[in-house]
Amino acid sequence: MKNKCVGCGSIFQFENPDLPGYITKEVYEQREVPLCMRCFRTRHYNDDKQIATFDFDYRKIFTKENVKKSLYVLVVDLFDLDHSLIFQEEQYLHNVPLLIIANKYDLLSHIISKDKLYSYLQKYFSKLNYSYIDILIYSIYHKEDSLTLQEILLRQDLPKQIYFIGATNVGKSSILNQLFKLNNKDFYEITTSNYMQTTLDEIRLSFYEKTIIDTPGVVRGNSFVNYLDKKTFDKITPKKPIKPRVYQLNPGQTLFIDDFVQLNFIKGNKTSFILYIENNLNIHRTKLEYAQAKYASLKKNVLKLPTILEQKLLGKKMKYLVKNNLDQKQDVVFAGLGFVTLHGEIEVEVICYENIDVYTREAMI
Ligand SMILES: Nc1nc2c(ncn2[C@@H]2O[C@H](COP(=O)(O)OP(=O)(O)OP(=O)(O)O)[C@@H](O)[C@H]2O)c(=O)[nH]1
Ligand SMILES: [Mg+2]
Repeated sequence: MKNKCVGCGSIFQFENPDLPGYITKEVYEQREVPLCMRCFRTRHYNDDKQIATFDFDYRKIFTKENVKKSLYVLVVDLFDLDHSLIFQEEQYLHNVPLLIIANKYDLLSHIISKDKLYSYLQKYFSKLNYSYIDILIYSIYHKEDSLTLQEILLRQDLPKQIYFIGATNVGKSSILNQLFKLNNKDFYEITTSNYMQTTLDEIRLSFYEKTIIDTPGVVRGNSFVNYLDKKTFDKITPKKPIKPRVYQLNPGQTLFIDDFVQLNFIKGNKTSFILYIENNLNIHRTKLEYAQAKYASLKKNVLKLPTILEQKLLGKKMKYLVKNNLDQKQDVVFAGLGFVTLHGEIEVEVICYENIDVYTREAMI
């Protein structure tokens, strides 16, 4: 199939480097399995060029005809669970055979057991009314997970056409690379990257007597990924197991997660705030009065990210008051950045940007 790039699924074209599928005629003719320029650069220079036009129509995945003969594998990112659900397409997910893969478990495997997480996810997804066949807690770094996935996908009682769907960057293509590498060491890998919109069109792969189709991830608004450049996004993305960072705070104290989020402890007794964010992110602890009075100098010397340009895109800062009850344990989530777990009877003011979703949920860990 030489008309499509095996890395991203785009149809090749020789005219416009700013559109998907661009390749020079020379390279196209030289290579048996050519890669478009964007995939080539992503793989070799870690530099994925943003493509100007992108208009994959997700409705075609869910036509009546497809629904009758397909299994849908919904991949979610455990570290950004709520934001990795594909809400624009959510309406379709209620009446289709669904397997859920909760990916990137390696980031949390040392702090929450599979059993505990499974119960949490069961409760979480039952609220959404999906009729899923199972939830597979998964990591691309755990080979046994790929073996389990293979076993499920090859089940004779499940459809022969299998769509991998989900938000961008949750790891759909990475999972498929692992799955295919189990069987064929020379498998020509799909391009993956830690940024939005790596896969640009359907990629069809034969898998024993079945067909697996990788799809471009849906871009979600209101998450940090949409407003940060690649370099900053890389800094906030955990790649190693997350080390929870515990802060014992008194009321009147403030925690800055660089300049992404500010947590002001307003009311309550001394308590612990547990942060689940990228291990190297800069956290600054100070007094609330000092934070207010000296913000400009803190910004200049300590709170360097996001950059001024990124801040403009993120919008103005918003304040949210979060109340936690005595027996309650809840997470405050900052979409795309991570979460903080709150304990005890307290009130916390959370400051974040207007374009980022900030919300609470029952504590995951
Ligand atoms: N820690 C961890 N990272 C993962 C895992 N799976 C994927 N990733 C990383 O997640 C990022 C996105 O992976 P992709 O496979 O490109 O994601 P995708 O869902 O195909 O993204 P689109 O093609 O944009 O829809 C990459 O940096 C991967 O290395 C995992 O199990 N654990
Ligand atoms: Mg992909």
